[in-house]
Amino acid sequence: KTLLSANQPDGFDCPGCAWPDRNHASSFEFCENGAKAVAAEATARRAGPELFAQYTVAELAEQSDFWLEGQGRLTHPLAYDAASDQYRPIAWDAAFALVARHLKALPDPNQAVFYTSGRTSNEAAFLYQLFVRQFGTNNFPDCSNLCHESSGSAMKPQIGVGKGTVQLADFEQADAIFIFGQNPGTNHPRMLGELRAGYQRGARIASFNPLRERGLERFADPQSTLEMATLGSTPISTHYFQLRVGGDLPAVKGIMKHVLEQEGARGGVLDHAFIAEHTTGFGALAASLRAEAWAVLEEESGLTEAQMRAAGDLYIGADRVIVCWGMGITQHKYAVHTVQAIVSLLLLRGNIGRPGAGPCPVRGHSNVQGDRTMGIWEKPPAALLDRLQQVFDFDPPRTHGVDVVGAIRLMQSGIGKVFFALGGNFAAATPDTFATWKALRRCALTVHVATKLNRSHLVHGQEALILPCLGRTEIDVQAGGAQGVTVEDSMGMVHLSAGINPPASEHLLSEPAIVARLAAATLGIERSNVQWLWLVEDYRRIRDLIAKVFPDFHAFNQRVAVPGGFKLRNAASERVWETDSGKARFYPPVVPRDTPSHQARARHPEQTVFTLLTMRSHDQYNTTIYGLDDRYRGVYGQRRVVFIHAQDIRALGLQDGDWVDIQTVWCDDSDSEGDNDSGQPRRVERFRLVAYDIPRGNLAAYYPETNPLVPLSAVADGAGTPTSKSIPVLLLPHTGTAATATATSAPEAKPARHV
Ligand SMILES: Nc1nc2c(c(=O)[nH]1)N[C@H]1C(S)=C(S)[C@@H](COP(=O)(O)OP(=O)(O)OC[C@H]3O[C@@H](n4cnc5c(=O)[nH]c(N)nc54)[C@H](O)[C@@H]3O)O[C@H]1N2
Ligand SMILES: Nc1nc2c(c(=O)[nH]1)N[C@H]1C(S)=C(S)[C@@H](COP(=O)(O)OP(=O)(O)OC[C@H]3O[C@@H](n4cnc5c(=O)[nH]c(N)nc54)[C@H](O)[C@@H]3O)O[C@H]1N2
Ligand SMILES: [Mo]
Repeated sequence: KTLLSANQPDGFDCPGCAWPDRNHASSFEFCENGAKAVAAEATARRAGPELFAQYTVAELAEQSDFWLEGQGRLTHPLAYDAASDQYRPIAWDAAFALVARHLKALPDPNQAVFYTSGRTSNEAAFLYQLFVRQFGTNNFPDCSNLCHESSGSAMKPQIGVGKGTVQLADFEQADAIFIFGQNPGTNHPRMLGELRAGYQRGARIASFNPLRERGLERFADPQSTLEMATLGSTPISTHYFQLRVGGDLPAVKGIMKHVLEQEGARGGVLDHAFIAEHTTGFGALAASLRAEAWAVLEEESGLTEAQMRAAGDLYIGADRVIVCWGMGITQHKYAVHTVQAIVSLLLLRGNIGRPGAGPCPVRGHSNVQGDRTMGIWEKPPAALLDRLQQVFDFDPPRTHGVDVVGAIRLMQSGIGKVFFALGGNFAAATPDTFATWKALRRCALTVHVATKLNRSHLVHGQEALILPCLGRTEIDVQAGGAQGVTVEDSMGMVHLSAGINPPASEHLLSEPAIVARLAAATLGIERSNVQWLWLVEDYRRIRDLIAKVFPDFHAFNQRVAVPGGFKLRNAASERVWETDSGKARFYPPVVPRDTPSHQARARHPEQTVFTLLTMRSHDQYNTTIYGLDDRYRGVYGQRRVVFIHAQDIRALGLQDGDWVDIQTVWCDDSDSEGDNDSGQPRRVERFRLVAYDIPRGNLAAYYPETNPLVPLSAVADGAGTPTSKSIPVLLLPHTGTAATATATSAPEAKPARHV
């Protein structure tokens, strides 16, 4: 019953991924993994006060993430009691008073950190950024920092918008779709519908991925039970380019080099009129392409010259090209440069701002794009702050705040004292797990607004709160009646979402109500002229304020009432370039030959340094583990596995199925080699080798189990996104002490054990 309301005009927006749906109005649109997300929220299990009376926090911390999630929905606000080491129920007013007391006691508002995860609605996000800015800081780390920050950072200066320019309808017209570093079969299953329709029309679909992803090779149509069960008989990708991890920039450079050579050989390949009218920097790009040697491109991409030329011919042979990408592109040191190379490739033939063509960074969380639009951003543009100042008559803080890694460092240093999270699972999603936990534990107060118990609630400050909230699927009744919230999908469509289920507990508050009551308790009438409690009586009042601040949201309430909602303006899609030069910009791509993996190999010539990528299984939603299978990759009943080429296993003198430890090779200012800031080696223990079709020298394993391996200082240049897709590591035979062996009876991967 719940599923029938997913993505319907009068139902809720699927809390799974940010892939758009057909006008939000199809008769029946959800996928297997959306179903898991919905079922997880609609569970009948409850993590009530009895659970917390039964276990100390230390005991809960011994449990796996899978077990924590399995306890069901949180029912009561809870406060940590240090004397008993337990969470105990607390009244809502007392909880808000506690947070307010801590916040007001800070000598500097910049000592508080306000995290956001991407399920948060526009209404909650808008109130949250207003509250926090009136409180006095821009410390807004969010899950974008861990995710598509690199895409936005690259595209904003390049084409003037930090978002993709294509719509769903463009997929119906594309002649070629290139997919870089994304696994839609698992992470955006509804995208397969578009890909299948494209394939059947004869569009070319080229995948660039170091892994042979079954979900990219063959269709498993989420709407077809038979195909889901059999993994389909129709191929998805007409071409599969199995490049090396981190090989995308050189690969795209090779493709562009071929395109340029073809222009020289036969002409008519480049869109000269577009380049002349709409772009700058072509000369420098062309010079850089000419100067590059194929041998370097082959060595660094892992593709042959012939493969890059074949991909180039595909590109030239298609009138309209869409390029999609995911985390395989954004979570690298040179991610920003790689995105800029991809966009440069599109610009060469005018593949932006016309039907069937354009860049399509595929977002993760269902409202991660909307939260950023609403101002959840540690680097707010001056124009936004000016509007807030005019509309609300206060002086917003002008200095930039901290992103995720900056927030961890702030808490590490002891300056960050209050950590507040609107959703998410900060302790599990972030890098350098053990150093991060130590940082969180230094806080005077940690607060989590959440639907389910998770690791972050157990890695707490001196005082701690868990504030349980309504989920997307639940009916949200305020004084003004049942409320809907709004969200923005990956393609800039804004629409309403209204729950249909009764709340999991009578004690839950909505996210907007939690933010409003906290703001009222903290700021009072002395520091805020916003009528917080009145606003949440009827969310249309919040949307009226959003319309006042953001011109693109004019007449918000009327426009969003239309089934399917409305599309936000995207200047680049109209070939209006809101960049410094007023034009789109080519960037000459520099092939990196000094990545952390290159450096680690140079420092350890006697050892095999692998490059590890971390990714999602089919049975997880980020840090939420639904089950232990990864069907398309053929892994069942376990998560502590590492995918590796069969010849690499032999070269190590090991066998398929053997157990290994994985240890990071890393060197930076603060760290001695391999150790994190706590002086511990960055090592995870007892992973099973699984022979897999992956390039030699590359490894793949699941997140979050491998997050202790990602150094805090490993971030994308110019974006700060942790480089979770390229960590230099060593494999060590597992020596199997009793403690580590019990820690891994999968997925009882208890990070607590290793501390
Ligand atoms: N069911 C489900 N859906 C989800 C999520 C979930 O956890 N579960 N998470 C949501 C979120 S927040 C996000 S951001 C998205 C994530 O969706 P994706 O971007 O698909 O995420 P990942 O699983 O991290 O892996 C991406 C792919 O990148 C490839 N890859 C790794 N390194 C490289 C590289 O160097 N080059 C190239 N070309 N490819 C590489 C991997 O082999 C893998 O196929 O999904 C969203 N949807
Ligand atoms: N090594 C490695 N690390 C990664 C990645 C990777 O590929 N590799 N991917 C990164 C990416 S792309 C992302 S987006 C981050 C994800 O980081 P987060 O967004 O912080 O993590 P999630 O696992 O999505 O958050 C799940 C929790 O959100 C809460 N929740 C669920 N629904 C709601 C709701 O409606 N309201 C509220 N308030 N809470 C709710 C539940 O308590 C649940 O436990 O992880 C990043 N970390
Ligand atoms: Mo994400």
